[in-house]
Order: sequence, then structure tokens, then C-alpha cells
Amino acid sequence: MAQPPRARARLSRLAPRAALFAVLAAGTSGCTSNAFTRMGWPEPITKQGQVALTLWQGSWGAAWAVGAVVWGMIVWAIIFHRKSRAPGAQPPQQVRYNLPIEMLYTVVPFIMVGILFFFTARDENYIDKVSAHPDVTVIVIGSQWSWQFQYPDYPVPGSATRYVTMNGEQWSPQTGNSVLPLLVIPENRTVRFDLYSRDVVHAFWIVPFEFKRDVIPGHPNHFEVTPTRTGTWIGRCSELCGLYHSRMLFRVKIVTPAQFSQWIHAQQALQERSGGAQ
Ligand SMILES: [Cu+2]
Repeated sequence: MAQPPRARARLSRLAPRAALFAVLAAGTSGCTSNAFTRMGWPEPITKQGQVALTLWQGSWGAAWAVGAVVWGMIVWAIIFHRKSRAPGAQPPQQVRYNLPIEMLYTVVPFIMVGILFFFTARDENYIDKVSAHPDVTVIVIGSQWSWQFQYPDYPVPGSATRYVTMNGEQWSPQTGNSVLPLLVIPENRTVRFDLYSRDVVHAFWIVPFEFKRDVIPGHPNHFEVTPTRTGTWIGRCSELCGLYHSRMLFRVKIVTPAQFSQWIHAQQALQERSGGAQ
């Protein structure tokens, strides 16, 4: 349909501005943060998390590339293969039962799935890998509705658990985050988690690890990470485990190896004096 000249003139005035706005929006958001390129994920704080993020971004990149090709072909077909309005026009030549094209339809998706499968399997193997001798081991015990952390490499003779143990309390509006169980781990060291449950199924989740794992009664689970950044985060239970599931939180502190050694030895001495974690 032909547009009136005034509307067409306005469109041609607005189009460059819209294009400029799109370029600016993409440019400025890219400069201030790369949240957009992470497609909703937080910044990873472990080596394994970085691998998961790269897989996520690669999958999106592949999906956008396939989408661009498909949309391009749709637009091309719409523009160049419209039905002719000429009287007596015939339908275009049909390509049903064209063997090479039908084989292409079948083989190309198989190749795409194969490529996604390859990278997923490779990265999953890396993320699931545990070393024979991790630098630090943490025993994680989930129970309704809190966590306990034990460090079996650091004994506390005479205490109930025999190791350095962090208890804390469940989150409450009165105390807030101040008494949540505290998990301290060193940066740039291999840290192994052994997961146990005292009652029902929980799940151990530190969001910027880009990873969670179920904590199942009678079925010990484990995994290993190498933290890459110091800081403090909140950990969660991510498996609905009863009334106060949402309050099953803990604090995670990643510190330098020197700070970790200082902290764990201070805890050891403190808990030895007091007969264990209070
Ligand atoms: Cu739970």
C-alpha cells in the first residue's frame, strides 16, 4: 500500500534516529557492565563457574546464529517469493521429494545437536572432576532448616564433631544475616565439598558458583571448585524442604590463603578451649 508523502517523510526522518538509539543503547550498556553478554547470569567466582558461563554464552551465540539464518531466509522468501498478482499466475515450482534438500534438513540438525552435545559433555566432565588430594575439604550437613560446616583437616580434640565446626542459626527477622552459618574457603585453592543430609533432600547452592548439587539423606554427594575471587556472598538451599526452606541460608566468605590459614587456626584454638563449636 502506498503511504501518503507526509508519513513517508516522517518515517525517513525517524529511521536514522532509531538506528542511532539502538547503537547507543548497545554501546553504553556494553561499556558499563557485561551483564548483557552474560545473558542474566551473575559473574562467576570459581574456575568451574567460568566454564559453565562460557558454555551458556556459546549456546546462546549458536542459537542466535541459527535464528539469524532462519529469519533471514523467511524475510527473503517473503520479499522475493510473493504470490504473483498477475491474472492467471501459476504457483511456483515445488520441491517436494527433493532428496538432497530433504537429507540436508535431517543432517544439519543432527550436526547442530552433536556440536552442543560435545561441548556440554566436555564441560560437564571438567566441572564434575575431583582431585585426589584437594587443598581443603568441607563437610556440609544440611538439615531442616540450616547448615553445618566441618573442616576434617583441622581436628579439635574433645569436641562433639572432632573437627573445626561452624554452626550458626537459621535466618530470622530479629537477627537477620548476622548469625547465619559461616563457610570460609580460600581463593585459588582446590576446595572439595562432601554433602550430607540429616533429614530430607536439600540442595547446596551458591549462586555465583553457577552450580548447585542435591544433598540427599543416605547418599553422600561431592564436588570441587577453585574459587577465583575474594568476597562475601549468600548461599541457599534450592530444593523445597519444608516450611522454612526459604530461610535455609548461609554466608560464604572467600579469602586469601593466608587469611584462611589464620582464620582456621584461630577457630581451632577457640573451639579447643570452649570444647567445640557453640
Ligand atoms: Cu533445604
